[in-house]
Amino acid sequence: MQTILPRLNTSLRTTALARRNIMSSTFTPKRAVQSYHSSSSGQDLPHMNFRSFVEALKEDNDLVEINDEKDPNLEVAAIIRKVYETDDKAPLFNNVKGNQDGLFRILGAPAALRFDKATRFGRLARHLALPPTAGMKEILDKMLSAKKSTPLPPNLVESGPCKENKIFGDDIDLTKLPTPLIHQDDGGKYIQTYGMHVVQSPDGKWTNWSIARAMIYDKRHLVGLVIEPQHIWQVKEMWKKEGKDVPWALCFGVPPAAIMASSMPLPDGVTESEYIGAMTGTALDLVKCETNNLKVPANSEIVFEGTLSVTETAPEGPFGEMHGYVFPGDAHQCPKYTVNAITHRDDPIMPVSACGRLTDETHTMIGPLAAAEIRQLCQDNDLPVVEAMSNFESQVTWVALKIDTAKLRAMKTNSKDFSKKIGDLVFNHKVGYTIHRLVLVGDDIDVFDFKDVIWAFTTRCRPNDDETFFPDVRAFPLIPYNGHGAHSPVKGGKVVSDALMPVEYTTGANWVAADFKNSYPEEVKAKVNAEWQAMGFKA
Ligand code: 4VP
Repeated sequence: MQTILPRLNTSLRTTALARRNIMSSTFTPKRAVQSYHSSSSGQDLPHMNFRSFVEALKEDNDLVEINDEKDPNLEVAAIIRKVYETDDKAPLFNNVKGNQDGLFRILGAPAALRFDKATRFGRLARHLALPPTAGMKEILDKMLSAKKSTPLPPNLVESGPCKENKIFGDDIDLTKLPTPLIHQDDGGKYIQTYGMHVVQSPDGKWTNWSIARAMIYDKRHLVGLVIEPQHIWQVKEMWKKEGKDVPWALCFGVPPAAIMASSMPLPDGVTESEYIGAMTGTALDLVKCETNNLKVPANSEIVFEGTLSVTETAPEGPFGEMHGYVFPGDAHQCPKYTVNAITHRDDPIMPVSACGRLTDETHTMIGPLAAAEIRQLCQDNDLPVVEAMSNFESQVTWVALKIDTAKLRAMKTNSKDFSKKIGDLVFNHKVGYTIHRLVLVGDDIDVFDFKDVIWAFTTRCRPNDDETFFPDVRAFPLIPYNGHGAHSPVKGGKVVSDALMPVEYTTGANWVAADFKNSYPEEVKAKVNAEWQAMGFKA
């Protein structure tokens, strides 16, 4: 893979002079002069450094730099949204209206799809040092690759780029930041859509990194979703027992490999920084926060430091969410965060996910990464699952599981027992939280190709008769049929749809697909292919 060496690329920065003219400065960042000592090489590669990642997108011709002023009041998000809906290049807004002395530029659509089929997942691949032609299978294999490795702990370094500017206490006014209003019916300005929360268990043994949405509440507070069974909720409950607020940091523009791991439902107790170290082969450089003992990626673009309250709540939402809806006026009490310090790089870049209908980060990351963990869970429990994918077309509410049917036959099981076994395992585990349908498919189906999955589902799974329902498991309230349907928002509504034919449990597949690949002799296909263009068809 081409490596991007650390360097200042002036075209990625608007001139400081041009930008300062449009700023009404209320912050006075204290600039700290310091030298950085990266503990190990590799910290500036695109997957380890957000700024290098932006450079890599530019070199891939996958970035549109917008230097004209754009309004964070809906205009920025409208551009990002249109990018998602057309699979266009990632927009880098260098001149965000209301920019506060460098805070902040915006990168939209940081992990969306590319238009070009050959590099469809290139933006995700660049998060992981994979070639831009990597497919979803390679991406998920990479994310699972550290499962059996020894965790590689991060390095604590003295300082880093995130300490270039520091703002403390009453100098902070979050309401002055150019935070995008993402959808016109959102209940607030969502500053946190692609940042990484950092919290630690009270005994210090588990440091959890995760993504959970949060909006600006007032000058010094955010309010955000912290819901069961998410790890940030679990850690909050631990601190609540101690009667103390949770020391907290929120890092924006973190190493891309870190944001991928933060989106993955890794097992309880796994410290993401160590998993990422093992997965990338490079220990992450972390620096200590100014106002608490948490450690954050040294090259983060922006870091908020403070606490997550275990007692105080405020109305949160609504927000246009991953399933493609916003329900106007639908706010709920959620925990407040207090911001005691902000540190940031010079000319920092805030990543923004303007989520909703296909295809954005809530689809490219949340669904497939849950599917990867579901695959792992099944394999750890000796179930013959070879691949798993949450197809975007299901709005990532389904996971298709490819079953090794030779192994299935050796199990001497049947559809009902097998479906029950898989559903009980997955739907009673945190990794299955967001998924409401598992579709079991056989050897001839490519789970990464929705045309295959929907073909099997519609032709091999008889509605109700080949389905096993799970009325007592935890539901995902964000799906509209749960949170806004006629049923319990938190319980039931999950199904295993068995698209394996009965013969696949006994003697093996007895059909031939009526398609080009399977219904014609090799010599006939070769002749048709060889003459295809000459006959006047496209290549
Ligand atoms: C993965 C769960 C999830 C929870 C909240 C939210 O806003 C999006 C996803």
